[in-house]
Formats: sequence, C-alpha cells, structure tokens
Amino acid sequence: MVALKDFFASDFLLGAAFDGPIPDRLNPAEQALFLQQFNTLTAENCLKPGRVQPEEGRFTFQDADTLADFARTHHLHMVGHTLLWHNNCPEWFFKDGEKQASRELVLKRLRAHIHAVVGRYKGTIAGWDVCNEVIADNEKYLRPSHWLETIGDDFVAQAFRFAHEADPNVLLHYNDYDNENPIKRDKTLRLLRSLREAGCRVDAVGLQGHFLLDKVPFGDVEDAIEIYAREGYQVMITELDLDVLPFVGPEAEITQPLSPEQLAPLLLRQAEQYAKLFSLFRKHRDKITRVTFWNPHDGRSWRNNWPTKGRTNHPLLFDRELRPKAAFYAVTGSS
Ligand code: 9MR
Repeated sequence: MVALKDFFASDFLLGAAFDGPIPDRLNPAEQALFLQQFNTLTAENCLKPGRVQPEEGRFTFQDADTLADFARTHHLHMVGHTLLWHNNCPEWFFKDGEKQASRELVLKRLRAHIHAVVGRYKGTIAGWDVCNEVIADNEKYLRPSHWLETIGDDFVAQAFRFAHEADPNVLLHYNDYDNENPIKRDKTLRLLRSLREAGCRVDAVGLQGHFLLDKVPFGDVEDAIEIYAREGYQVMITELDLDVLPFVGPEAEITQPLSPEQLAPLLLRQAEQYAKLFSLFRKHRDKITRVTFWNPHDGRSWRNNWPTKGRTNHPLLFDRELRPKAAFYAVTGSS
C-alpha cells in the first residue's frame, strides 16, 4: 500500500489530528498506521487552554509533552491547536473575583498563557492555530465571546502579537470552519486586512474542511484557496473529514450502525468526492502547504459523537480496523 505522505510528498504535508501516543488515545497499531501514512500531526485537544491551564498559573503539560516527544522522535511537523478559542477556555480568564475582569487583566493573562505554551514547545511545534473560529456565522462580523466582550475588537491582533513575540520563527495560522463560504470568506479577509494594518504577522489561513457527503462546496473551496493565496497567505486544509450520515433533522438521530448494504453506496460516493477534493488540492499545490485529517481513522473520529452522540460514522480514509477504504484508493489512484 502506498503511503499518503509519500504519494503527496511533492505537493504538501499530509497529516492527522490526535491527542497522544497513549493507549486510550492511540494504541501501538494506530501509531504504526499514523507513522506509515502521515508526516504532520495536530494536537486534537491536549493544547487547548482548558487542558493546559485549567486554573490560573497551574499548567498541566503532561499529555502535550508526550505528544511533543512523539513528534520530535519521529521528525513530524507538529501543529499546536489552539491558543484562543471561544470554546474549551476556562472561565477564570475573564473573572476578577465576582466581577468581570478588566481588559488589562485579560490581556495580561492571555499574554502569559501564550508565552508559557508557545515558549515551552519552541523548536518542536512548527505552526500554531493562534486563533480559532472568531468569525460569526450570522450577519455579525466577529463571533460574540468573552474575548470580544472583555478585550474588544483587537483581541485577535493581540493574540497574534503575543504569539510572534513568544516564538518569532513559528508559523502563525488563523483557523476556521466554513471560511470557503463567500460571506464568511469576506469577513475573514476583512479580519486579515485589519491584522495586517495593525502590523501583525499571519502566515496561513486554515480551512478546516469538515464536509458532508454530497454537499462538498467544491467551487467555493477552489475560490477560497485562490483568494486567500492572492492575499499572500499559505492555505492549509486543517481538519478534513467527510461525514456520510444524515446531519440534520430526526434522521440525524442514528444509534445503530448502518448495514453493509446501506453503507456501500455511501462509501463509493465518499470515494469520488474525496478524489475530487484531492485533485483540486493538487491543482493548487503551489498555494496549499498542508492537508490534515481530523483524526487518523473512522474509529477515532469526533464525528462519532457529533451532531448526536453514539453514532458509527465513516468520515476518513481508514476504517475502524485500520484498513484503507475506497476513498483511500480513489485519492491515491491505486487499488
Ligand atoms: O475533536 C475535538 C473533540 O474531541 C473535542 O471534544 C471538541 C471540543 O473541544 O473539539 C474537537 O475538535 C474541534 C477543533 O478543536 C476545532 N474545530 C472543530 C473540531 C471538531 O469539533
């Protein structure tokens, strides 16, 4: 079997997200698959602020250290995810006793957090998702969040500034979902331009790429790749997967695995759609520097618990037995 990282070696880095080479996260067989197939890893959860600094000044780096050792040992391009997000962020950042913390105090804490975390993995982490998902999905520009409320509109610029200070050599990414959608894309461009005017360095735009079967917005994805690249950014596909189960409405309440007869046609369509995506990515290999799947195989996918818990989903290129799926063969043109 050809390896994805070799097949795409002259195009872009190829990776997957997971949380550590520890048995409940990735057992030895899964680690072997990972190392055979991928050359970049993203920390799925273990670097999120809630995980590394659950209380002010109490840092819990154990899992992230294990992951960083794995990356160092195997010479992997490691991506840090994430320094600032509205989700998975402890309340203490925004509190001063019973009161809401002042802008100055929240900025001081954000700077201390970024310096501690980015500083610790200097030389190992090659790129950071500095800010994640700050653009609103509705008509608003920025998503309402404690960050916006306490610091104000410049919280994104401040985070990028602190990350650059902490490690001037690390790549700095802005990461979001649906940012190929023209409305969200235009708001992202507005943000990127404001960051540039504020003198901030941003190296890459991450398109998460959480797609649904039969609804992959190929045209928007291609336009977005071209437009972000034209603005001077590397494009990274950062959290790729292709959900094959119903996503909305009562049909989304799936608790039983699909039968092989139900699944077979879905996996064939998934294979075609993955192949089309990768030929698009390859066409734009001069703009795309990395493609990362959100998890190494179907059994470890977050999609098994979203939008409803306890689903048996099939969004990736490897199945639960770690076997390559039709999508793998379609993407690599092999059989
Ligand atoms: O896959 C992650 C899951 O295990 C966590 O419970 C969840 C909340 O922290 O985050 C998931 O990863 C998300 C990523 O951090 C940002 N983009 C969307 C991803 C899927 O929800």
